[in-house]
Amino acid sequence: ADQTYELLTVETVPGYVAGRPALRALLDPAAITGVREVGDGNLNLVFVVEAPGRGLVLKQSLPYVRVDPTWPITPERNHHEARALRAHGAVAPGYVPEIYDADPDRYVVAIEDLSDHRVWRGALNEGLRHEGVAADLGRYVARVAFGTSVFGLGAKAHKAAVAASVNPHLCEITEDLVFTEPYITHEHNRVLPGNEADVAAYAGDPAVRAAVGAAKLAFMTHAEALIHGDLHTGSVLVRGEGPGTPRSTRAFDVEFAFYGPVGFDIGALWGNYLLAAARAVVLGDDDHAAWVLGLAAETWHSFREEFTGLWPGRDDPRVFGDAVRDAFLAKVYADAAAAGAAKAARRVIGFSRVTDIETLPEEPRVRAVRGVLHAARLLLLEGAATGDPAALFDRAGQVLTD
Ligand code: SR1
Ligand code: MG
Repeated sequence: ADQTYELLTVETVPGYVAGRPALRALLDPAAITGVREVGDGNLNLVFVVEAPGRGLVLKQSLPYVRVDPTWPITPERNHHEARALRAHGAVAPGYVPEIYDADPDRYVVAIEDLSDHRVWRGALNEGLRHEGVAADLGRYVARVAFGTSVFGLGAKAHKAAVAASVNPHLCEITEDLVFTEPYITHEHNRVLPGNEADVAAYAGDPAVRAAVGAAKLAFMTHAEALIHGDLHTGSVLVRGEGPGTPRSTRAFDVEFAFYGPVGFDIGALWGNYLLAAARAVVLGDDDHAAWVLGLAAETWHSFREEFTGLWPGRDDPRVFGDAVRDAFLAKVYADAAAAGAAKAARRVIGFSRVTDIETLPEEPRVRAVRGVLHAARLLLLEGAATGDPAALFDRAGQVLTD
């Protein structure tokens, strides 16, 4: 891919900070005590800049996929990240990292250093319980769902925001990797011999394919709110409550943000709860699996409660009565079930795997993948009708072990 801007290195970061007025005002470049590159995702360079008092993090978009440099990907996603961080920070303060600076020429955002947090996926993999995080995330999604929607913004501002947030390249990645490739023969797919029949049964089922197609159409056309767009458990930083330290939950990596269906964000969480539970099941940790599956209802109920609490402040109550709210919530729920299924299934069939599953030895991994596909099928085909998330994920827990 063409490389037309200078990439940061550990050595050049202090000079970069010195050249950015907004960053110089935050910390003295001469006082920087260390720079570490910590990016471990698929796409970006991430530097932690350490300094006495307050450090910061620089995230620079590469013009190609980090884990496959032959695959070009627009660095413009950095602008979407900056826009979404600001928009989400305004309506959901405390749920995303603070943004200090955005450099449109070198595709860098500077954000708050959250080194005292850890990535939630890793904690879940270790069987740790961060109580309250799932509910925090429901509130985050609700505040964004309301605040960036027609209900929160009104008609004109919503249309302007939709236009400014069109993110076609990153949406195309999701359309391909989540909603298409796992259901066709594709070079990105990787299936263990022990799972070939499971994948064929799941992806070849006409009812599954119809439901995934409908979910893809919703993803492509339902411009409800400026959703996160990639809200898996690896996009969440958590800090547990301790003496003198309050709990903190932050959604990060918002480069996939665009105007889409709110249920896609709830579904991303639900799908990743399934993956975490599947891991716990095959490792014999039934208590952790049950706790993780219970998070789906926690996220949903806090989402619904927060959204309902914001509802009296909506734009245009003349026609947006409570029946509209209830229909909207029912749609979010149905979209979440379908998106959750698609998000879980893509992680065990297609490109971009997750440590929940990939770090398992082969025999339990085969069982975990089988369970995930059974649960995904359940969510796709019966999720919308099972309007109670506790009941739905209770049944998902049963089919995880089939
Ligand atoms: C090529 S990008 C692969 C995946 O990484 C991101 O986290 C998204 O989930 C995307 O689908
Ligand atoms: Mg990401």
